[in-house]
Amino acid sequence: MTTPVATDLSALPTLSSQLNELDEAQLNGFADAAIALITQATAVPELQELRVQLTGKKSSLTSWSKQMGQLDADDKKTYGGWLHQVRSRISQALSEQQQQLEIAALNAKLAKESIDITLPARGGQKGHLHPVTMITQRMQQFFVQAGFNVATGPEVESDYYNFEALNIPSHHPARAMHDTFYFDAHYLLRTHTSPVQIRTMEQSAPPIRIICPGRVYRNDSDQTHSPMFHQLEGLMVTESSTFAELKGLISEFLQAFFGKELTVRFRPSFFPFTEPSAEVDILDDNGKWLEVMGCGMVHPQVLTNCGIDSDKYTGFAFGMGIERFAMLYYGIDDLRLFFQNDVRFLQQFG
Ligand code: 2NL
Repeated sequence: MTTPVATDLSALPTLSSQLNELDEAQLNGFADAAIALITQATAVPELQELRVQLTGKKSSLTSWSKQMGQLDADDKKTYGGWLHQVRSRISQALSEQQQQLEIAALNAKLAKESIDITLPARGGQKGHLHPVTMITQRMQQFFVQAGFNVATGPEVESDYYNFEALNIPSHHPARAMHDTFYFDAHYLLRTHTSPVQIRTMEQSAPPIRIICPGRVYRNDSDQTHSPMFHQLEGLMVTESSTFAELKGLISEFLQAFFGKELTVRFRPSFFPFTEPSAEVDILDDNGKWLEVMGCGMVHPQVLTNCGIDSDKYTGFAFGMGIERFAMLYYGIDDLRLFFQNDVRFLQQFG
């Protein structure tokens, strides 16, 4: 789009419209004045207008050229040479100026659009680990420095590894308590990470020191239960593992995890896979006991099931819910928040 531009041709000498009344000096003077105007043009549209005025159909130059036919042969040669000279000098000036203006316009555009690549970046939003992952790592950190190895295993398990080997036969009431998701008569989603410990005991000889973090599944859902959650279980089997050692390890773990001195209580309990068994409670700031995990000495039958001589070896085991620890650590009262993936919730753990 070009908008009409006013051009002022008053600087051009006023010459006769009759070609045969002109001489070479006048025509050269006319060309000089025209070129002076061209070199003063400051924008492409203005130059375009000058081109029309100086060389177009209604220009003096075109009008003089039209008169060439009326001249005799000698004059035709003379005037033809002069006019050609004038037209080519003007044309050259126009195209040179056009080039100059285009370069200037390009440079102005580049200068305006230039980007300072030395400016500091705006800084992207950094993500971070999920709170459940961070808590798992915090829990693992203690046991790893205490000499435990981290073991993992399948989430789809057999009835044998999830229940039978752990001293939970099919008629046992503990089965009903587990709210198990079954695929068929033999396969299920593991309800705890204990099958990882069973597999480890089957495959390796004592001493064994492992922790088993991972996803577990139970058909249960409310403010404190989710059909998928995480557990961290631990197992130690040696020739001399004792309940006293278990108590010491667990007390140390709880104080390291919560980063303060704690009152810890071991309350008698029952699990089919440990004997004796205990629930572990900690005393909170309001003088209330909070149950945080279960533990006990590995039942001799469980050791035998895994091919470990229960006369020679003793073991202890413990199990805890990771979300429970995350809720206590961060002061969260609804477990489901961990699984809704609402960034407004998750961002607070960055
Ligand atoms: C709880 C209780 C516990 C175990 C888990 C275990 C595993 C093997 C043998 C014996 Cl292979 N015991 N695990 C022992 C006691 C308690 O968990 O309340 N968990 C959330």
